[in-house]
Amino acid sequence: MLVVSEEVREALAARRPVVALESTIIAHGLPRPRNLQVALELEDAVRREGAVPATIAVLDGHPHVGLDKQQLERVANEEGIRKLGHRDLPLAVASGASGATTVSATALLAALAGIRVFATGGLGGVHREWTVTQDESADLGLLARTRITVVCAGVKSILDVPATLQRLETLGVAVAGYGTDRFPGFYLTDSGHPVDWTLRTPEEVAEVMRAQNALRAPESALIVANPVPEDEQLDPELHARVLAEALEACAREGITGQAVTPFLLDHLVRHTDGASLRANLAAVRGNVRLAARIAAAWTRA
Ligand code: PSU
Ligand code: MN
Repeated sequence: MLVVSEEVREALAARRPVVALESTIIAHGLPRPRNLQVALELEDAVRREGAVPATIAVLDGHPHVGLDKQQLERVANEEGIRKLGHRDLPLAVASGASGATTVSATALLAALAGIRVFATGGLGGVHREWTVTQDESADLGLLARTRITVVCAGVKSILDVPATLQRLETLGVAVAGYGTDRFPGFYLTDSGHPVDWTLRTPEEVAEVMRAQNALRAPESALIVANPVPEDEQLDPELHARVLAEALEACAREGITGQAVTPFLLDHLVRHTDGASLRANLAAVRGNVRLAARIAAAWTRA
């Protein structure tokens, strides 16, 4: 059922480091035509650290783990490419649809393929106004039952960050700051909330992954929260102002469901003169590089 690229298959068989990359950020999280360039650049960054990138997406009903350039182009540019959470996978497969995979669908397919390390920008989570909309990303529930290490810059700052941290605690998902005791804020270095555990090297992360296996605890993820460097973050004041406007516009235009996250991200890009895009890219780049080093430490373990 899974189409695993030859490069990824060989790397996994030889226990060489592999990093899974999601495709929703490419198709729905970044503006065209920059998105294709970014997809290629992220794969390149993984390779430069000595690991093999495995970008994941569904094409014509086939879940692909590892895309060639043409397939990446389809994800970036094809009209009508869907956004697929893990619940959408069987529907997309059975109907022959094509779609980009979110964190939840990517983590599921990566784990199925035997990939342990995954890099993204910011996780989905509990939205503000949750008590009214019940909008909580399926990312959290899936990470509560998937054995994968996700390197991210925290959760998207458009969310209710403390509520999301609480939900991760309730769900039993391990969270550690990388080189920090502050939970990162996606576009921002610091979300304003602390994190209980700090890991400082890829080897320390790999040690935790080994302990997860040894404990035979319920299958759950490890979230490695890696902050965007302070000199590359979005100006916190600009962030607060434009985010408030974005949330207002979202409510005013009646945006709901899967459309909420892309709407808010796009609003931020357009109203910060691209500064939010630069911060987002800086965060993802850092995460991809760290994920490759963790994957290398894991294969040495
Ligand atoms: N990180 C980014 N940009 C994105 C996303 C993550 O920097 O667009 C995507 C991820 O695929 C994540 C999804 O799983 O947004 C969450 O969407 P939702 O809130 O609808 O679950
Ligand atoms: Mn949602």
